[in-house]
Amino acid sequence: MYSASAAMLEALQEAGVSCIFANFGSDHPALIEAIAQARSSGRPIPAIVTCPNEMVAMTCAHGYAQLTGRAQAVVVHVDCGTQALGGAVHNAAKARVPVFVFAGLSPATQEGEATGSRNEFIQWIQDVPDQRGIVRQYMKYDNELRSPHNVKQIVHRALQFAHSDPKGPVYLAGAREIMEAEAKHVATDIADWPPIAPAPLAEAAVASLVDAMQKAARPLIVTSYVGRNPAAVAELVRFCGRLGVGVLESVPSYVNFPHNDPLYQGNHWNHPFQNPALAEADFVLVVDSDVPWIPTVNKPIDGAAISIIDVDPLKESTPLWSIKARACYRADAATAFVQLNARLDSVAIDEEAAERRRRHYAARHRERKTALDRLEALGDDVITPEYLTACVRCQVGPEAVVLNEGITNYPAICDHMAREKPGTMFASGGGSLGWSGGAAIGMKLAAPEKTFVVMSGDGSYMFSQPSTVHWMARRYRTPFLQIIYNNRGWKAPKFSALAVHPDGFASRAEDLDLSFDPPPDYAGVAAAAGGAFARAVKRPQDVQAAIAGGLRAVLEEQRCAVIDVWLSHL
Ligand SMILES: Cc1ncc(C[n+]2csc(CCOP(=O)(O)OP(=O)(O)O)c2C)c(N)n1
Ligand SMILES: [Mg+2]
Repeated sequence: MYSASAAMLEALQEAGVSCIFANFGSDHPALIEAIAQARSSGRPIPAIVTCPNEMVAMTCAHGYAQLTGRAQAVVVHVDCGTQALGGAVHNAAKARVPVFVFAGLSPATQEGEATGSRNEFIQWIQDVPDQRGIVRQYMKYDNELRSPHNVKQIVHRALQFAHSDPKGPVYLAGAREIMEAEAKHVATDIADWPPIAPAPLAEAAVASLVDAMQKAARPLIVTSYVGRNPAAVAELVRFCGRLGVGVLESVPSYVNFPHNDPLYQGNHWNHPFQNPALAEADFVLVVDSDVPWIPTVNKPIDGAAISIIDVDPLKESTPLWSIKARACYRADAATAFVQLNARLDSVAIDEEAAERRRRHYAARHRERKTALDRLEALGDDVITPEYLTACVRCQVGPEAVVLNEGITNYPAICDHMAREKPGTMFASGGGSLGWSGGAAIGMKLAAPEKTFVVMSGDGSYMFSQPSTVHWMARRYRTPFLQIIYNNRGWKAPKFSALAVHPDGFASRAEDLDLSFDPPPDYAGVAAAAGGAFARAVKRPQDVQAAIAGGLRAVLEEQRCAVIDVWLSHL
């Protein structure tokens, strides 16, 4: 028997999907049968990774794709499992991360007309008018499998969308009878569904950008995720070095520029003040950024010329968006910087001006570094996020891959992990908390040889479903080190409230309902769920030993380590 479900497995295998992150239900008998059949006959299929929570499943696929660029599959249960994907769908969509999602549909027949017809009470309850509508606004493509005979073609078409810029999640649904039905064998070649080739800049744009950079006294590039393609970083570094262009990261979700490069001018997030590099710039090129600055607090000076290069320069799924760019280019950043570098080979570079700019930015870079170093000092009685982060950096080294979900400590983690190599720091790229645990599992499955360090807020740790995450980490041998920046609650909403109402009732209130005191035993949760090495640390002098112990557990015992570090309260 070769069912539509067997065809789907075959298509995923042909497309190079390594993992199916699965949360099964009554819609999946055909798939469960096809998996068992493939195993018993030795036919290769992707690895099935059992995910007790759908948000974690989606997040595993998100992490896997962030590290490798390749979509993985997520299988969920009808409308309920689709709903339970929750904010992870938003994250994949907003971060433009390719993920393939399949959900079953309640059986379409109820009198036994076909194999798979309704036989459980829940199938009436789970029959909803528009299951795909639950996630449609986040999907690059959604469709229903209506015939068993073209399942492979539709899977390949969905993956073609997922992998084409702007990338993102795709969603297929199929009723139980269709997924059970006998399918025709179809020979497909994945090469017939290539992703759209990376878009170059028009030649006139290349010339005009180089010209503008050369004429500017303070040209600045602002980026958030150019580093999702490490090849783009190498080209960007070369280009900036040759002309003396500074680089500012805004809300970075990847390593976009080496933090030790003298042209690196730091990063900004929700900082409530004007960024000095942005304040000086007379030419600003925004490359791959959804939020290059926040205009109510921080923006380029009037008269600064602004241009944008992006695969989605209109931000087509964001209703309100404008950065007053006078030149707007739809292009792939890596391709664009190859072109811009080639242009520099054929025009005269004003070396004196370039050197002047390099010296200026290098001086600013040194000042920044000195200030950051000072913040890393060991405090007397409280553990500061800067000290904690510096301790982690020194122990894990430059190759370790950091997953940053530090929220109000995003900047401290970014600054003090000070990554130099592309692909060694990630954030979710979206706005729904709880990404870091599942993402670490997905990344570790993709690159078992690498060391992963999750650095998250205490609230984000709870959002990540730690019982699922740590059960999975043991079951699938994906150990990672996890550092919890425990400020006993949600600091970010306090920041938000006080930013709008600095002198209101909230500013004087004792309790803003944001505190977790007394907090759970976070590390103990991971120990109970997955045998993790568990430590809570409350004194600065104990930080180093706890990290060392955790790292040993990860590297030598192949188990997760959760270090719950108490910072000052909110
Ligand atoms: C799924 C989800 N729910 C709620 C929020 C709103 N939110 C943003 S930051 C934050 C607090 C996060 O707490 P924690 O991880 O401890 O970081 P802290 O603010 O304390 O630095 C909350 C609740 C969100 N972004 N996503
Ligand atoms: Mg917190």
